Amino acid sequence: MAEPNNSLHIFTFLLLLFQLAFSWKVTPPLPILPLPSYSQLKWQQREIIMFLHFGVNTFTDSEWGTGLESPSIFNPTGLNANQWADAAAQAGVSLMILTAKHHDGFCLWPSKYTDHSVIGSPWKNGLGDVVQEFVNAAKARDIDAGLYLSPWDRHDKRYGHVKLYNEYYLAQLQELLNRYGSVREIWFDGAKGSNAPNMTYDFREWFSMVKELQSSINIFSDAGPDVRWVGNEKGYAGSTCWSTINATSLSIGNASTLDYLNTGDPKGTNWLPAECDVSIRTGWFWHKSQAPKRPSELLDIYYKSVGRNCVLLLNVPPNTTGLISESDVQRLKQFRGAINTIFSTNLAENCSLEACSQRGGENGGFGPKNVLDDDHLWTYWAPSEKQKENYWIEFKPKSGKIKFNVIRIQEAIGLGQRIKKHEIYVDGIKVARGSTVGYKRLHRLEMGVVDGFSVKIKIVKAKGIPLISSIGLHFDPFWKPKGKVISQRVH
Ligand code: FUL
Repeated sequence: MAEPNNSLHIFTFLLLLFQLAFSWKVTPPLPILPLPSYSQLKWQQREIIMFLHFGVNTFTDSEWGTGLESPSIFNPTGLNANQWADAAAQAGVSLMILTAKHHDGFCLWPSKYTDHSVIGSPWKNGLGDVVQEFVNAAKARDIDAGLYLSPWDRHDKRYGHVKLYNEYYLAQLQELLNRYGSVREIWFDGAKGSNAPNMTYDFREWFSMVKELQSSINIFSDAGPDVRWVGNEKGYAGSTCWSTINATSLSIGNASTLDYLNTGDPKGTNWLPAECDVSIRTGWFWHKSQAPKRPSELLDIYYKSVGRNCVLLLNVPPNTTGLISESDVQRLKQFRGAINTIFSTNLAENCSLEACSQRGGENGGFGPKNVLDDDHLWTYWAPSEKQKENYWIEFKPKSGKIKFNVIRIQEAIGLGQRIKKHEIYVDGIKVARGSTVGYKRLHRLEMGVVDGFSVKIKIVKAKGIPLISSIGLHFDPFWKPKGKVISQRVH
């Protein structure tokens, strides 16, 4: 009888014969679980989502309303949701999320279940509906709509009465998710004041109802089930950030898991990617005294959110007129302009490519060239399965030296997040290193601009063979590292 090793060789040989005889095409490798859902994949590709905090707080210059505000103070005489959607479109945003109800309980739509809403406002003589105007404007520009409905409600007397309030909340969910067409993300905020009445939310019923009414929606909360909080409101993910995590270790409103949320878990059995929420200004609501963040701050946030395998949820609050302030519109434009300047040119395109190995050999369809096409999910470089370690891919400029200060690496996450450790070398000298990659990992080089004849990316550790869907070498003209020392490299 043949040794097991020999039988394996015979099997591989027969497989090759079959492949030749029947001209079988080389298939994609098996996935590594957990995998994203269809809606999670779509969400990840958005990269930037716009948040709009708007309500009575806009008119009282506060962040958390008391719930005692009169609806009569809500009067955005120049409200124009088309202007919001234009700002979003110019910023390259494909989803906008509006606070339909914040903690103060005031509803931006005429809810049947309360009079604490736009019905009681002078705006459009109580006949207005901000949610409707918001979804109409978004739709007209092919932008998707999302809604925030605060669980904590400081106005409604049912809050604290478990059955009554859960019924009220569910009733409002049904209104919002039945009336306004497709909603792509719903935000369940875990925030609650320390002196608020005790209240148990029936999250299981809420989430089931949401999925029943909107099948392609993503539910955000501290603990998912589709999108998790990143654990802070600065817009920063951990420099290691896995989309995988153990959802059973999470709960909504639990401050003890902030670090876990920030980094995720390589051993996690749930696909639950993180969203990085931050405001363009200091506060979430508009305040006359505040100004938008500088372009360099926004770029820093971009590198630490999108560049760390997350989606950035950037809040841009409408003002008392009902418009996004001109300063914020301009800032968004600058931000998008900067991103385009940096990433629209991929210097790696002028390089020849080589890799340690490739699945199915030369004609298998999994060669290194796949990292330079426009598909950042389903075409990828895959090393041969025979290779168990020392994976690498190398770029050499066709002439002269290549000069860059940003490296972009993207995994084919449709088949699971795999990379655990990677390193980047220029002419044999290490210039950057990192842990996991995920949908997108950006390294903005601490040492500033580097140049050389070869750039090698080594995958030092991975769960199975790494699958790389895209790589970019870019030049960021805005990056001025502090204490820049060009010759210094990472050891
Ligand atoms: C927090 C809230 O308390 C803030 O007001 C804001 O809505 C932010 C996005 O979430 O938890």
